[in-house]
Amino acid sequence: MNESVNINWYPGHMAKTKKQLIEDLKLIDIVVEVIDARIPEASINPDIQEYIKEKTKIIVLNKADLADENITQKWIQMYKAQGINAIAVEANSGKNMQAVVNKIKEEYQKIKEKYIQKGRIGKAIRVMVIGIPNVGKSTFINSLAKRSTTKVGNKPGVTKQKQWIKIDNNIEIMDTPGMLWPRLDNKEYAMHLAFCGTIGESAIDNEEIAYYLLEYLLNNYPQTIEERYNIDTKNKETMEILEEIARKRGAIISGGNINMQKISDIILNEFRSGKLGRITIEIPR
Ligand SMILES: Nc1nc2c(ncn2[C@@H]2O[C@H](COP(=O)(O)OP(=O)(O)O)[C@@H](O)[C@H]2O)c(=O)[nH]1
Ligand SMILES: [Mg+2]
Repeated sequence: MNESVNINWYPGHMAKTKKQLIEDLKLIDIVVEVIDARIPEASINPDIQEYIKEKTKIIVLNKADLADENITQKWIQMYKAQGINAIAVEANSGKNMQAVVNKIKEEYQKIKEKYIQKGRIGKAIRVMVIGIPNVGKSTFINSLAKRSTTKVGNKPGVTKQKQWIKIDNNIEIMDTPGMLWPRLDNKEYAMHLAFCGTIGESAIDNEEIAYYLLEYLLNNYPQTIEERYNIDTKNKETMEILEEIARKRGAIISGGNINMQKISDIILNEFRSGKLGRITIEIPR
């Protein structure tokens, strides 16, 4: 990855968000971390483990519809080998959401045993959804709310009035997700986040993101590019191919030059919307 890539992303409110999150976590028994199935490494937040401590954690690989199915299965097997619960879902269509509910119920049974031994009986188990921006936390919570036996209920008595969605007897989910900060310490991860639209626009220049995405795709999914844009990619430089795609798509400015902004947006949109097919950027090592 080019060292000159400039990453500039840290919302000012993040410190306050973090403080609130750590406070909220005190109320929670089970944490569901939503990550992007296309970039499981870049979209997970390693810092938060320190606050989750021994709480039960379930990893949800969302946007599975956009990721390569076989690689998603490899990720799940890898987590399983590490003793970590992981489930692939499509929060926007609701696909496999029931598996998450079942897993929460299963974990609830284990926690309940522990609570009974400690004499804490009849108290609800509370679940919180966390994740970096844009992974689909809100979509995920909305999908769970649709399955909810009782709709959102109001519960005073905690620091602020929190809304809880009841998904089963004694299982409640906080209706607002905890926002995590993406890891930008690693330039490769930052670029992967940018490919998927999690950081970008203001953080890294679109033209730069599209160039590196195309390069990644040419190395890993050359056939996809050849078929989608009807071009031959063999023995050509990335920039040459980018120009060819631009001409095919009419991204040209007066004088016959390439409209870099336009072709960059086209490539990014086609990747992000799944028009290029199911593509995973990160593969388990
Ligand atoms: N393709 C696809 N898109 C999804 C899925 N879940 C969420 N999205 C989209 O991802 C974007 C971000 O979702 P949102 O719930 O707002 O993310 P949040 O920032 O984590 O709360 C939205 O455009 C959603 O429609 C999914 O399973 N598949
Ligand atoms: Mg949201």
